[in-house]
Amino acid sequence: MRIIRGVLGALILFFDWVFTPKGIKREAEAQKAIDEQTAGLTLYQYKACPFCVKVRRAMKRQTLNIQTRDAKRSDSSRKELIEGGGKLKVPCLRIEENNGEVRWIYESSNIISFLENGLAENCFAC
Ligand SMILES: N[C@@H](CCC(=O)N[C@@H](CS)C(=O)NCC(=O)O)C(=O)O
Repeated sequence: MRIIRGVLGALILFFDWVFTPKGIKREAEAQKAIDEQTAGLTLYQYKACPFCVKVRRAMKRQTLNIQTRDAKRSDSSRKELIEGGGKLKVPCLRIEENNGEVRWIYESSNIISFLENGLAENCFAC
């Protein structure tokens, strides 16, 4: 079972690498504004999880420089996810607002909707 999972994981990463999406290119000012907007976001994920790959590809398509934490390999990241988000499930997006309020979004499709619509609602530069 471990071997099958390893092979599947390697295949997922290989196809992700081959068909890696091109990110949109913005003017430096616009990218800086987006980077500031996404500074409080952290994606908790596993490297070869297909749902995490889906979210990472959406980030790449939109050139969102969001920090990631590996909840499989890093004990401290796994602990942060369980304690903060409430369960060990990836992908999960941690959102820290400017006022310090923290929200956690589970489900790849909800995270992608947030990245595609939620961010754009507040974006004056894109
Ligand atoms: N419907 C979820 C599925 C997420 C999911 O099943 N994630 C798996 C990894 S691929 C998980 O976190 N399993 C719990 C674990 O590994 O402990 C989504 O789209 O995000």
